Amino acid sequence: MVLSRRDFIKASAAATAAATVGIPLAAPAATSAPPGIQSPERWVKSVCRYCGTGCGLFIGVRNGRVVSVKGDKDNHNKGFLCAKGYFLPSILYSSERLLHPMVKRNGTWERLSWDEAMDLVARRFRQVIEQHGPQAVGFYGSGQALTEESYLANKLFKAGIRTNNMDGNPRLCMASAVGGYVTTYGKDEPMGCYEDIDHADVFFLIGSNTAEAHPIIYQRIIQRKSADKNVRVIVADPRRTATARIADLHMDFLPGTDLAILNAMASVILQEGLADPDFVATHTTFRDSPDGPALSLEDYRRFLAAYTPEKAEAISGCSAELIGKAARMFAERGRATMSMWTMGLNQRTSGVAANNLVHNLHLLTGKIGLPGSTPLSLTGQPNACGGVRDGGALSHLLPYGRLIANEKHRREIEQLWSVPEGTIQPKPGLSTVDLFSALNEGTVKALLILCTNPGQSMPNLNKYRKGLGSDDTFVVVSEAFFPTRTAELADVVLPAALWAEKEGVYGCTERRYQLLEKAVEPAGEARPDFAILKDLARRLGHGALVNFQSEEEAWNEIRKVARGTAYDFTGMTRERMRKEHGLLWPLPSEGHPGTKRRYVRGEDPFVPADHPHRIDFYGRPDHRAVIWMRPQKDPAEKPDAEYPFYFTTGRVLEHWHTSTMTGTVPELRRAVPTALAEIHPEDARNLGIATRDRVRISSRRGSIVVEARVVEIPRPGLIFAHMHDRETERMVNYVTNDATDPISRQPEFKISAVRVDKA
Ligand SMILES: Nc1nc2c(c(=O)[nH]1)N[C@H]1C(S)=C(S)[C@@H](COP(=O)(O)OP(=O)(O)OC[C@H]3O[C@@H](n4cnc5c(=O)[nH]c(N)nc54)[C@H](O)[C@@H]3O)O[C@H]1N2
Ligand SMILES: Nc1nc2c(c(=O)[nH]1)N[C@H]1C(S)=C(S)[C@@H](COP(=O)(O)OP(=O)(O)OC[C@H]3O[C@@H](n4cnc5c(=O)[nH]c(N)nc54)[C@H](O)[C@@H]3O)O[C@H]1N2
Ligand code: SF4
Ligand SMILES: [Mo]
Repeated sequence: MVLSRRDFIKASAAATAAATVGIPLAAPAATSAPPGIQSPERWVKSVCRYCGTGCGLFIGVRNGRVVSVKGDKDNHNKGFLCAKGYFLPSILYSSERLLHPMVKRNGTWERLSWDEAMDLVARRFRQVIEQHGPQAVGFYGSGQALTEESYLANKLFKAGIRTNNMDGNPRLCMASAVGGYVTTYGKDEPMGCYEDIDHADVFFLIGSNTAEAHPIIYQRIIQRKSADKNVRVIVADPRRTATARIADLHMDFLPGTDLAILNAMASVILQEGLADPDFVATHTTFRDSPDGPALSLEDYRRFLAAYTPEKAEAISGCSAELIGKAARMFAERGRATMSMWTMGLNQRTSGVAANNLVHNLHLLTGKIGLPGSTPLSLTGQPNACGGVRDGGALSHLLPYGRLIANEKHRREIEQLWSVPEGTIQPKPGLSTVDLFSALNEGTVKALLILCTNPGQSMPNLNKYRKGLGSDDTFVVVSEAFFPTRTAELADVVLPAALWAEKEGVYGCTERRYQLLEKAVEPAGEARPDFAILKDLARRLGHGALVNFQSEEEAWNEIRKVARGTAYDFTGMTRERMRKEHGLLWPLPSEGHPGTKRRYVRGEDPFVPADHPHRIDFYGRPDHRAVIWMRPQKDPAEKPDAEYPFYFTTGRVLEHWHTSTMTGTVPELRRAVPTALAEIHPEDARNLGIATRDRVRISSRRGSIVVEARVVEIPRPGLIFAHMHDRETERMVNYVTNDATDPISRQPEFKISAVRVDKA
């Protein structure tokens, strides 16, 4: 079956409505080739470069050009792709592709040769390092870069240049989920997998607009729900999102109050005898601080006394009755419960705590590590897990679960990298907001930005665009498109090869690693980031560190670095990855099939076969997961007389982040051309605002002017606008708050206080 693009957009626009009656969200194994385009002469196995669902696909190539894609039927997505995936081919040939290295001289852009450009970049980096030391340079990377690319950057900056000032956009995205896993289980990354969806009886979707942000996962949930009429879906989101259309129970509440709700659910579970006391006694401990003593179930009950459903209702605006129902639905004996969450919990000043409280519900009820029973944090980007979290490409991490601050870990990595003891600096580097603050202050003077667009995606842009554009800083951007809201502020931009033009590994939500094969040559003079980083390393005198002849050679070193850690994927040879359709670690030997459920006897290779229990939380020294006492805390900013509304931001189905890619696809741009302010009819009436009126939304930090859309999606008192618009007037991050979670340092994009005026 071949769908025209118009048909496809119509189909995906209808998809969320169709969801309620179980019509598939995307067309199975359709290709994206519009009628008239010749069929491909070969198909190259790859993965979608957008979201953390990680859909497998085949790239159709004819005469050296990508002419279509089709979903991989043998991968987890069973041949399905969403609209963004289907339109991937056209981004490669966008007129906005950056084809040559460019330098900004006296405010105008000039073309350079690669040699001139890389010479200039290396010279300026060397100058800064010589005059101000290695801590005056930094790297800002991406959960969309390939694993080999992030690994190379990590090695170059931490062991070559010797600065830990390397962070990346996963800090804006997954840092709180990491904090949640690490504080609860001692190790990052989920224990469950997509297959659990097919076994779940209850879905608890909190702070996730799965329908638009992870459409193929959402479709699998719908399939499960239409196969069994007893399946229940709880959606907890202050907006009645597209996801909520399949909800049996939609809990809406004031933004930032769901910690009270989650605690109240735990309180109902204990009060009504719905907990699993044996599981709690065998596998958990109670804590209220990392250094304090272990506490008891009685302490926990006392803590929860402040969170009866009635008290939680008073805090959150969600009815006590609904909270009770949700708790009972979640905890019902004999049924499998699966939680999924994303930025509604992570992008919060209490992001880690909110994550802990979801894990608490699974631990209290023992609904964990069983088919269909698991907490599964949905990852945003296609390689935030594989390349950045697992690969340790953040300012406080080293590869595969190791920490900068841990001397033994530094020694291990120094040995594996064959660099002298003491090479890796013992102090964690600057995390994202601190890195960009340091650029503002001039303590970081040279920054390489790769595969991310912080000039649009950082919160509080009026603050952070300053340092990026300052004459006193040297900013280099590796980018596939031009102009972007970051590239316009840079000194040098380097044309990067995109997706099908290069090869490497992506690791998505469920610990699934997959190979993207190169299908075509890069556009213009573009080069893979792997080659760009290698060239820079050589010019900075660190060539020997990264002297890989191919991405595969780097991968083989990466497998060695992960060997013997909890991530072990020694068995994922390139050869096997070329043949197979995604592999889940741990996968410690070539014959190993991979691990669907971690910490589970008989499945996880690190749990001894004769272990006395079904579950072994081996990530923690006492083999017990932590049930955390985390109080409700207000967001950094709450509405007041001057800024009386909550403002939240997020995604729509058709676009990807800063829309450098999806914005160049005519069909997607037409479907959703600009950001709009979604306002509840009650608020619109009070403000005298109608759909299509222009409204100014202002916070203490900045303002935007967008058209209003009066609609019963946000709850009264809450305004939503999507984050994809790149026009200055409509860039939501002029408004958002850069306050961060104290543990994860992830900013609170999801909550700020605003004023709304007719413009
Ligand atoms: N189409 C599309 N898909 C994407 C992306 C994209 O750009 N476009 N990006 C990918 C990436 S990197 C990410 S991180 C994911 C993000 O995926 P999601 O997190 O699912 O998407 P968002 O729209 O950012 O936010 C989710 C929801 O959080 C809700 N929310 C706001 N405040 C609160 C609160 O206080 N509590 C709770 N419980 N919820 C709240 C919002 O109303 C919103 O519906 O999407 C990935 N998938
Ligand atoms: N208001 C608000 N802001 C947010 C969020 C929110 O919910 N609300 N969410 C935050 C989250 S979760 C995320 S993940 C971030 C995402 O924010 P960004 O990472 O800044 O957004 P992207 O548009 O994904 O940027 C990727 C860039 O890489 C370029 N590119 C694509 N492929 C390649 C390649 O192979 N190599 C190179 N060198 N470049 C390439 C693209 O053209 C694009 O400019 O946004 C954050 N910002
Ligand atoms: S669901 Fe995500 S990975 Fe799958 S096709 Fe859509 S954007 Fe790509
Ligand atoms: Mo993200």
